[in-house]
Amino acid sequence: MKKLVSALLAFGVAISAAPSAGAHASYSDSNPKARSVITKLPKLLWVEFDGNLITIADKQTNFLTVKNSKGKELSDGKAFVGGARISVNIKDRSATGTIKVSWRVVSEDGHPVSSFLTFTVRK
Ligand SMILES: [Cu+2]
Repeated sequence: MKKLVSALLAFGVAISAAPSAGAHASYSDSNPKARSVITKLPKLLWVEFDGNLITIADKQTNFLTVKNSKGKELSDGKAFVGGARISVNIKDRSATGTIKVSWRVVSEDGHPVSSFLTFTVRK
């Protein structure tokens, strides 16, 4: 019995010592999906996270850029946020090849998160 209690205590300590799961927003889904191969760019491209993004009135806190393999910007205007999703309109839907989608967003805990994904357009 003593052995069991100390084993449980050790287990409890291990749990409480584990780093708490932060509320950092991380990628959960997108349109188009990461690493996918599609035939035409969508009118609206979006990236979704596992938690809501923070928006501040009159201040742009979340950015989403879409570029072709030559670095040409394909998005049209500023990205907009709704809940856990950031979206941007695509102005040049004729682009092919590797497309890079980069973001810098602010997650619910106030921390900025930057990353990117790529997908391929093949006609
Ligand atoms: Cu965080």
